[in-house]
Amino acid sequence: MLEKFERYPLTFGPTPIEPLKRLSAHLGGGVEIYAKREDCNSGLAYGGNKLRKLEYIVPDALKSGADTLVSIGGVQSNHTRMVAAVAAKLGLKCRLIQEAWVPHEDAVYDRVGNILLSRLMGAQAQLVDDGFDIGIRDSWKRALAEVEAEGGKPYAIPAGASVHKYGGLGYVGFAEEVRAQEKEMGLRFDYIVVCTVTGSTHAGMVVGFGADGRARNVIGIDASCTPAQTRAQVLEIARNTAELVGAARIEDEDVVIKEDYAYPVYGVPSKETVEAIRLSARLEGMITDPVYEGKSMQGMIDLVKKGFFPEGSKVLYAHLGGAPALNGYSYTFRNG
Ligand code: 5PA
Repeated sequence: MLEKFERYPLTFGPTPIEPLKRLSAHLGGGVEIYAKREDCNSGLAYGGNKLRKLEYIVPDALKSGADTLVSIGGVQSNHTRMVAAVAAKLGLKCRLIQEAWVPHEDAVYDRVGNILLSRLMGAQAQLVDDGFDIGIRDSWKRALAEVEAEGGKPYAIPAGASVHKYGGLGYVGFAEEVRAQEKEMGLRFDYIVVCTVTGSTHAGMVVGFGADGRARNVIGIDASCTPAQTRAQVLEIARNTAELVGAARIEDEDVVIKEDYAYPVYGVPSKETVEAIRLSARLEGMITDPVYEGKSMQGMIDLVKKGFFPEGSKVLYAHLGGAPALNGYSYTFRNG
């Protein structure tokens, strides 16, 4: 589906799929859980889901003749870390707007983890007071105008690289990659579990798995705590991406989102999220974070316990990265 699009490689290649045997057994053994390790996809600053998206955006950025990548996220945004890494790799400048998306009080929150790495890679990170919103933001537009006013040529990358024309393509590619791996492994996944916030990861999967009738088997776990906005954005990106790649029209029902796990609010883990993070760490040595993957892990565990996946199902957990943010939550995990 992606042959006609230019791709600038930023990842190692197909990401591994591994069985989570101890977690599956712990949950009763009725469901076989596997993880696709997008968190181990690159040597660029610990990798993660944004790189698949950026692989299809970078050719456009290079063609534009830009000298500065400009993007936006929360203080502990994984996405802005990835943009900083890509800018460094390409020899471009990087300007990041880090909004106050998370009501989290921690003495070192803006000094460690993702933002530390972004600064280390030479990005200019500007902290602003605006709260959580996955839409287009004035602070980001201002940063673009500032780069221009200083004589630079900005290239605009929206939050999560999502509402960019090519933002959905990377995860169409993910679905194609999974199909090829299924052939090699001699199995077929019945469900794919994915954390969803700005929407293009989930949207790309809906289009990609839609090609073999599995759009509705992609189970989005909302971590935004503003699920109506996330749902609308996933649907819009999926529709635009389907048109772009020439796939069939996406219906409202193709976007499946579970809204029950993002509480109490974006970026703040519940007691149950923290338990899910501990469980996957202790059973599998697999590290998830309090903002995104811990919530989708919690959601998957709860859905298994509730019998949502029929007995014998094979479930693929998309591990999208994000572990560096854990450093901003060290007090929560002070005793493990
Ligand atoms: C993020 C996003 P989407 O934004 O494509 O829906 O992906 C959700 C997601 N897992 C899932 C991890 C580890 C993520 O980082 N992160 C954002 C960021 O600024 O880092 C875009 C919100």
